[in-house]
Amino acid sequence: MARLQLPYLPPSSITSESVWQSRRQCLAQLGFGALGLTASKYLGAAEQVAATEVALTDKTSLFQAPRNVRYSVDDTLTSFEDISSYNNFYEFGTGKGDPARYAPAMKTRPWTVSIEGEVMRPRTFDIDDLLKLAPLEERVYRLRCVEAWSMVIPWSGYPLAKLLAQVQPTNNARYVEFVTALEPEVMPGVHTRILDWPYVEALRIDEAVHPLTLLVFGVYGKPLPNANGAPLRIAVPWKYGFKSAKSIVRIRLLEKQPLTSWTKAASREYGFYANVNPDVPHPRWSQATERIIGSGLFARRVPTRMYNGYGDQVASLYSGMDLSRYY
Ligand SMILES: Nc1nc2c(c(=O)[nH]1)N[C@H]1C(S)=C(S)[C@@H](COP(=O)(O)O)O[C@H]1N2
Ligand SMILES: [Mo]
Repeated sequence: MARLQLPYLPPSSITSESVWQSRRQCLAQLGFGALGLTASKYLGAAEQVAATEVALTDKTSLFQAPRNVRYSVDDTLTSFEDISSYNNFYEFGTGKGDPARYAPAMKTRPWTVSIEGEVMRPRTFDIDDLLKLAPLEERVYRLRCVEAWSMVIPWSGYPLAKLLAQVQPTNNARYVEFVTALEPEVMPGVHTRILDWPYVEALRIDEAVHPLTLLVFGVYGKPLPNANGAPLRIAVPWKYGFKSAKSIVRIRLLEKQPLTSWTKAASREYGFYANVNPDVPHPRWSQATERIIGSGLFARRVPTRMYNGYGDQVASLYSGMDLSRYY
């Protein structure tokens, strides 16, 4: 018997009556009576395929979250192609193309995230439960890398505060630390000593529960590509990009400020706060302007803004701090 080719059916139309009809017609054209034995077997298989596709569609739609305009900027979006192919994820190498090349080998299921330390209810969450903890929303955030380039990214996620509320931080909890997965078999970069692995970042607790601090699961209405930190990372848009740890496996609430990876590697160059500040240069380059990724051959440079343009919302967190000082 000749092998049947399933007609291509876009997942979005899978349940529609017209598709169903056309599938029957298609079967008829292939020479099967729609009600014949072989055909009904085939239809059974087709239904199974349809069921899988529907399941995938449901999962995908989870990431197609409504945009929260309150926390979105209206700058021109960086393309999905640029966002997912020009990355910093040193576990996979220091080249901008290395994460897209090597990170797909990392398995993101099963995946658990443990939340521990200064909490009343330490817990380990399965990624698929975490995804359902709060409704996802889309937020268009600026991302300003300490290397003086920037992107504008439509993330899907929910505020980190929603997760922290689940574990009930104790009164001693003053910092939140994020630890990235360490998988030497699939991470060529961790065999070098650029950083002390695993990648560790942290925020002060008031920064961590700030409504802008987003726990991110998706981008452009789809699950995060591994290169962008699947299955979950954070996004802290008023700080240099390195503060936003990717592919997180552990979150620890701490009383004392932890030593984070980049500060440990070069404390003179990468401070704990790392708030975007055009007036405080990196020891080796100016932070006054930034190159917009994807703006063509003659990349556009624009002035960098204090707190990456989020000053209205976050400046009060730092009142009393000497901003001319390097943190
Ligand atoms: N685990 C881990 N997280 C990381 C990094 C990294 O090397 N490892 N790089 C950081 C830096 S420097 C930046 S600019 C952003 C880049 O995020 P993106 O590649 O999704 O744009 O991720 C941050 N998070
Ligand atoms: Mo960065």
